[in-house]
Amino acid sequence: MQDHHASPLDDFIEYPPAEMLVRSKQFYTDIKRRHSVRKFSDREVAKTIIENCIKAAGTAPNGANHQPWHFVAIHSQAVKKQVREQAEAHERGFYEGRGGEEWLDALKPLGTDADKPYLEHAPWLIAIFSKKNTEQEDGHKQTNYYVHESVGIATGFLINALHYSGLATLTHTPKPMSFLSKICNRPDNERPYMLLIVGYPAEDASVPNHAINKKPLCKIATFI
Ligand code: IYR
Repeated sequence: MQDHHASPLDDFIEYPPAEMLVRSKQFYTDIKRRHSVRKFSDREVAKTIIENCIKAAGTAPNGANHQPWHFVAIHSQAVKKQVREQAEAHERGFYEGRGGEEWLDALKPLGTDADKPYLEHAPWLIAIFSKKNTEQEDGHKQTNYYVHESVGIATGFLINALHYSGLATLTHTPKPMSFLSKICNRPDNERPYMLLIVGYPAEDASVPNHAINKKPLCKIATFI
């Protein structure tokens, strides 16, 4: 082993097969409970919890370990209001036809519309940005690789960490999303990737059955 390699066995934990079976079932049972929430309570969530979840997201596998992401955690009521106003303005165009008939039909069972009060009600919004390059201290722009894949995986880690911590989430992708760059004051080499709404579900939040039914294993996997 070369000097600059740490041993992966330092942090790899080997469980007995019976325990692996139990753990895999437990994980599935727990993650299966996660679903998007579209009505949030305004109950506060401590910043440290959000920080820990973002740290977890930052451990995601990614191209050349360049970590081509930036997370903007928005708690300011004034900034959340701006996000809501601009997202709703874009969504109105989408729901009034820009989305196209097929897409709008596909969304009908979810009952979504252009009103996004949760963007102001939830205690935290996390805007995720992807970075096509990273400026080094000497000004050199280091190219990033597999940016979309890397940021997608980090977003998955983040959603998982938030769920594990006991929080509800909603993935929101207003189109176009460029307004987030301005509101969050992000540089030109970054593109908004997704907006996560984070908090507790409102007491009267409900989830359409359509959104909970997941395809069985035989429909999503092939073993050869
Ligand atoms: N971005 C819009 C529309 C939307 C699109 C998909 I695909 C969804 O799964 C849900 C909504 C919105 O947030 O309303």
